[in-house]
Amino acid sequence: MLFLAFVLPGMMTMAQTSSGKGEELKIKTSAQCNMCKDRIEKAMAYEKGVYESTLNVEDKVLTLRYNPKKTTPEKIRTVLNNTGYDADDTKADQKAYNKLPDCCKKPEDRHVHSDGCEHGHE
Ligand SMILES: [Cu+2]
Repeated sequence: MLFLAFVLPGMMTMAQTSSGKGEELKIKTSAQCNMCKDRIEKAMAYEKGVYESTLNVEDKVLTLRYNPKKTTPEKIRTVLNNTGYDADDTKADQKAYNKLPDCCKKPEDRHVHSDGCEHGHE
């Protein structure tokens, strides 16, 4: 027990210091498929102060690295909202969301068996 108590915090510190530049941020989004992933990562690529972003389609979490001097988590969430996606507790802009292809909408808003999404959901 004593041994573990010393080793675990040590490992966590290493994981933090070994990551790249900027601050890491994780945002839970309402992304549905690979098209969403492309759309969101592209929106982030245009966003000033964001170094890199990766969306995990499985758990819908966007992980990114940003420069805290150039942007803020609030701004980044707003970009996501304006792209049509929920970001943590902030809701998608309704107009942007309506423009998304059917397969990128939340399951409850999708038309049954709509075509246009070749990625397969669930
Ligand atoms: Cu999609």
